[in-house]
Amino acid sequence: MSQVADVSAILSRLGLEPVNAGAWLSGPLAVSGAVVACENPATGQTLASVQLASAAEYDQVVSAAQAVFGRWRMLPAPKRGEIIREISEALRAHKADLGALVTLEVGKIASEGLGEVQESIDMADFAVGLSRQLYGLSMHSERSRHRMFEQWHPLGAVGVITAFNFPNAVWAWNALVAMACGDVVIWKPSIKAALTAVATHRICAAVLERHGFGGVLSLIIGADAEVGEAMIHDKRIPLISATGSTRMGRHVGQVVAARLGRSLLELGGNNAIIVEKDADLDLAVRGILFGAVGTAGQRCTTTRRLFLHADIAEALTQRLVNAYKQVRIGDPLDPATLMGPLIDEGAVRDYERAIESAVAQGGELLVGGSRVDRPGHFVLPTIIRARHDLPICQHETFAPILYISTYTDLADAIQWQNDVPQGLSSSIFTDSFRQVERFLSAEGSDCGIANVNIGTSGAEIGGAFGGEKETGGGREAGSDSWKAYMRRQTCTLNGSGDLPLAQGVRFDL
Ligand code: UN1
Repeated sequence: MSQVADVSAILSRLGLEPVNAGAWLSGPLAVSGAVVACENPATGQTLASVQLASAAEYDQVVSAAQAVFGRWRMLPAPKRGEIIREISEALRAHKADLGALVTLEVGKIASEGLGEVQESIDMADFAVGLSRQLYGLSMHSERSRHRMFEQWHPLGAVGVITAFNFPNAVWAWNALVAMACGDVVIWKPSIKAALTAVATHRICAAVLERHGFGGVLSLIIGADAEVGEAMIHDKRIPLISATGSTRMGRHVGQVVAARLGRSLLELGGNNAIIVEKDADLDLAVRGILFGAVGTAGQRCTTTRRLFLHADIAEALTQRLVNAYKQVRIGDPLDPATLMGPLIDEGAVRDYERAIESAVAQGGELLVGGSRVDRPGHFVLPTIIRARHDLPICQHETFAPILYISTYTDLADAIQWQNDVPQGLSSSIFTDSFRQVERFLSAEGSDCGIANVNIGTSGAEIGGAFGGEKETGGGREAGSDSWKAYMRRQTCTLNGSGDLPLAQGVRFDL
């Protein structure tokens, strides 16, 4: 690649070494696991390596995290917020390099790499404000001169398991909110995005160390079977927040539930856009293109299904096919590129298999359908005309494949949209208020996210993010998602000088 010199400068400004430790408190811990090469999916070249951590370092990290939790939880929340504000500034200072690293390591285009870091900065700013807004309710007691209120306390050590596709922002959704809440955070990132994790951790841990709170954030990079299993079984971790496939989440949810821990799951999506006959088609084309092709189809919010009203179906499909042919695929660092590579060869195989199945099931390939003949894991963005009920349309394939079906009655489109196991994001393009109302009503979209004249992806952090059904039910980022990271305590205070019992019960000698 042409930017070889730039790449090493970026890595070194972020403090990355040729071989990076897979376990971190304030600094790296000694690790002895396998050394894994971190590849640039656009070139296949090695960027740097990471040496994996094992169960022993995991234990070391949890012990340190528990020790610092005792002090961190007693620091007033607004003071924790001041430290998070410095983390926000540190992320701003490193935004360009960190964004480029996201691009280099997972293949997102430059603008999306930067956008991802911006999402983390937004989260940090949100968490600063949140640190002064951890509100509890107060209630009127039924007893005279009694008062009742609830307060929220930190939970403890939170395990955060993240996927490769949002290697920075999804950690921030969890970690920065959890920190404001007074928790300590143990991060287990995807090995496919290990360098972004090390760089992010270094930047944020340095701020904590300066304030004498090293260990509030920690990082453990290791095999799922060893480190991941240790973490989800660990009774010292009251909350596991996990992002990834439904298969992974089902396992995590069951293991954590068996020990009566809490889990917060953000799993697969199978998101649809409905386009009504009165929609602004210019907007719809842009929204669909970003939703289905953005991030090479590797967002949990990616648009995977499209339901077009019969009156506009042919015209809109033609426009999309033309637009797909113009998508510039290539080096994701080049600002002109719109679509980078898939993460690895496994993802390319999943893409090829899904297309084969769709065609075997009766789908008609309209555009794309194959890998691109160049180094790296590049594929063509693909549209398949398919009946809404093809078995393949029930599945999330983490690749840029869009299935298009046609409808005449909005009620059918909404039913088809809901008729999949997942329930993350959904959207409708229409200028009709009545159709919007149908889509947003209780018999409308069953997803955690429902958008109007916006695609399914690219949510702002201010809302609660997550979905229903097999998407896992968790909510992260904004709104009142913070409540998942705290324990609620209901307090009743008696200032009456007597001891009346609730519900009028008498118990006098
Ligand atoms: C994900 O793909 O796991 O709404 C998260 C979006 C982003 C987050 C996606 N803000 O598309």
